[in-house]
Amino acid sequence: MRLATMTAVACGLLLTAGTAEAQRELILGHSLSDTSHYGIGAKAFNETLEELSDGQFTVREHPAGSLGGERDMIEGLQIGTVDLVITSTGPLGNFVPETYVLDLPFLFEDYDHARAILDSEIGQELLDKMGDSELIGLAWSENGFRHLTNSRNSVREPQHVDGLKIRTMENQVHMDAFRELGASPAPMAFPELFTALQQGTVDAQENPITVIVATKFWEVQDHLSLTGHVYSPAAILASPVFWSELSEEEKGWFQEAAAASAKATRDEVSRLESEGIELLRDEGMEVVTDVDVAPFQQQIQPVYEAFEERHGSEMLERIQAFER
Ligand code: EAX
Repeated sequence: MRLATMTAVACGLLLTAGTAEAQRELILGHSLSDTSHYGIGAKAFNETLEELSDGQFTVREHPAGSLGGERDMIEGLQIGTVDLVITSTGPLGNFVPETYVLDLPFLFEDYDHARAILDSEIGQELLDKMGDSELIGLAWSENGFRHLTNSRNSVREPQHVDGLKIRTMENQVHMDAFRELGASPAPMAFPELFTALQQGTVDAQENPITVIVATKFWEVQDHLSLTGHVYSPAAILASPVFWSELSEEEKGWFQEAAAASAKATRDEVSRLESEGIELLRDEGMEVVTDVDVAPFQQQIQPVYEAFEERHGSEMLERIQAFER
C-alpha cells in the first residue's frame, strides 16, 4: 500500500517536471573520438541549439561508434532510434545514390573548391535528396581529403598500391577505385578498422589527417602518403521521426545549429591539415609528401566511366563546370 502510494506520488512529480520544462535531449552519434573534428562539431551543435532554443533542446553526443558504424547510425535515423548523425558519405550512397558523385576520386581541387560547391545550390539539392530516403539533410560538414596509410611500404606511385589489402568504406566508388589501382579492397565499418589493422587482416587504410590523428593510426601503420585521392565530406543528418514533430521555428534552430557545427568542424580540419602531419611524424610515421598524383588519376579513369553508366553525368558535369 505504502509503496504503491509512493510510486504514484513519484510518477506525479515526474510528469509535472516533464510538462513544466518541456525539455528534449536528442541523441547525436558519430564514429570518431569526442575530441575529433566531429566531436568539436557536435559541441558547437549543442551550444548553438541550446542557446537558440533557450535550453528547450540539447544534444547528447555518442562518439566513437558507440551507436554502431555509420551505416547502422543512418538506419537508426530512418527508424528514429537515433536523432542526429554526423557521418562521412562512406555508406550514404547505399541510401541516397545521388551522393556517390561526391565520392569520385580527384573531383575536388582543394578545400575551398569543395566547400564552395557544397555550399552552393548543388550541395543544397543533394541535401534535399536525402528526403527521398527517410533522412533529413541539415548541412554539409567535413571529414577532409583522404590520404593513404599502410604497414608495408612507402607509396609514391600506383604500383606501390598494387597487391595491398586495403580497408575501404562501404562505398562502391571507393572500392572500384582501389581495384583499378590493383589493391584488394575490403569494405568495413569504421569501428572495426583499428583492430583489423592491428591484427593484420588488412595492410592499409585511407582517411583524412584528422581521422588518422583522432584514431592514433600511427600505432598500427608506419607509412603515410599524402595522396589526397578523394575529398570526404561529412553530412549532418536528422531523423524524420523527430523532425516531423518540430515547428518551423524549431527547424530553423536546428538548421542554424548544423551550420555552426559544420563551420567549427571545417575550421578544425583546416588547422589539423598542417599541424597534424607534424604530429604524425613525431609519432614515428614516415610521411611521403611528394606524391605525383597524375598516374593515379589516369589509372582510376574507368571509375568515372562506370559511375556515369550507373548514375548519369548531369550532376558530375555541373560540379566539373562549377566556377568559384
Ligand atoms: O567519418 O569510415 C571512415 O573511414 C570515415 O572516414 C570515418 O568513419 C569518419
